[in-house]
Amino acid sequence: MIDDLAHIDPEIYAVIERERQRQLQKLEMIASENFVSAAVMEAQGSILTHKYAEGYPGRRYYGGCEFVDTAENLALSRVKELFGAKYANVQPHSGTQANMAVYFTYLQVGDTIMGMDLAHGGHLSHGAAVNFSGRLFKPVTYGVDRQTEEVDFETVADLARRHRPKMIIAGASAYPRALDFARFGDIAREVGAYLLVDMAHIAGLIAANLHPDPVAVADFVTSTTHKTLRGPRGGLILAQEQYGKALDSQIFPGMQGGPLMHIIAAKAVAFKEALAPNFRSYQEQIISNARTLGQEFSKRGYRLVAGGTDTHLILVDLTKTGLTGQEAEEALDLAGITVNKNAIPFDPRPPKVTSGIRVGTPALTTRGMKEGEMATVADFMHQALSNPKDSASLSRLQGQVRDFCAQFPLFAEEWQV
Ligand code: DSN
Repeated sequence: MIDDLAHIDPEIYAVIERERQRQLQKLEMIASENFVSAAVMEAQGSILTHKYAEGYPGRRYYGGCEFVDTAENLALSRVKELFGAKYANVQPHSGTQANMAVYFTYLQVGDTIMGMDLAHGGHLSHGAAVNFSGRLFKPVTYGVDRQTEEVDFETVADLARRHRPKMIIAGASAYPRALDFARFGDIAREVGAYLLVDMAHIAGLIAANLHPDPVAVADFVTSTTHKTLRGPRGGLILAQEQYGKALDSQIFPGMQGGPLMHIIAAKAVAFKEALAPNFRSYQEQIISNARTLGQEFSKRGYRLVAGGTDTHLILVDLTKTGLTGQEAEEALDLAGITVNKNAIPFDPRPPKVTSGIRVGTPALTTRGMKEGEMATVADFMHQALSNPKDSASLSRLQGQVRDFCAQFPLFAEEWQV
């Protein structure tokens, strides 16, 4: 099939091939990225992309849905089993659309919502001023404590009592510590707010019981499917049963038209993989790799935000090195290491510059790297960050990184079902 593409559209073919080489030859350390299995890839690149299926299984607005109904039902039953949820919707095209569906179902424009400050690790769709969530609703933000750099629940409770939000949002994009969802649930119940947990980053850890579980304590749980969960790019909603009917109507016809049946089938495959016993060892390895990487960074004199990690990511404070996050991202990229610059809590630098980098282990763990490799990776990163302007040494390093990566295939056998 890819040969057809080479003939019909050589420019796009070249893009895919060059991107394939980039993914193969560089260390992929963006905390929100991962490599899917060949089976997930096959489902999402399948002929199911042809099918319109507006509606839900057994009640569609199109004929010919008997087979895609089975795919969606499999995705639903598997994701409910995986997370112990009573209700699920696998049609949201993204995590942000999953959040939007919850807001539009249970909030009115102008209602107060309370989420983690984007500058402290929160997500755009949790009330950031530049996002629809901050424009349509009245956002109140909580952050982390200046000393511990962890969520301070006294402050969260105080803010909730003062502002009486209609919905509290727990979840983050750049927070290395475990989130105590039960505490969020207590606060939400005390002030009469709904609790929405956005577990996008940590869904895989939760599925493997390696992070506190949000499903029993939250009204709604949203997620993407492509981060630690290692599925196709997309979103999902879980909720207590009584919310299901209204959420279904909000996703379709309220916000979306035809669901992406090829993606829903690929989600079903990913959920099957996540239900297999070796998914837990994969998630354990992600965490162990992140811890090891953090320790290796500390040994080399870097400061870790919140002192370390319980999850799949570390946030490295570069202040002492004199480098900005932007300069570090650029130097690392020239050395064949892909990360993103990231604000650290109370960062004096603007978001396009920042004082930190966010470093994640899900993708490298999928390639089969373990603790020993994390020491090598930290060494590569330290070399790049120590010589950020020396293009000859960064280019030499890129060659070493490429040779190192060649030992680790993108489609590893060991985690296939
Ligand atoms: N943009 C994603 C991340 O990188 O964390 C979250 O949506």
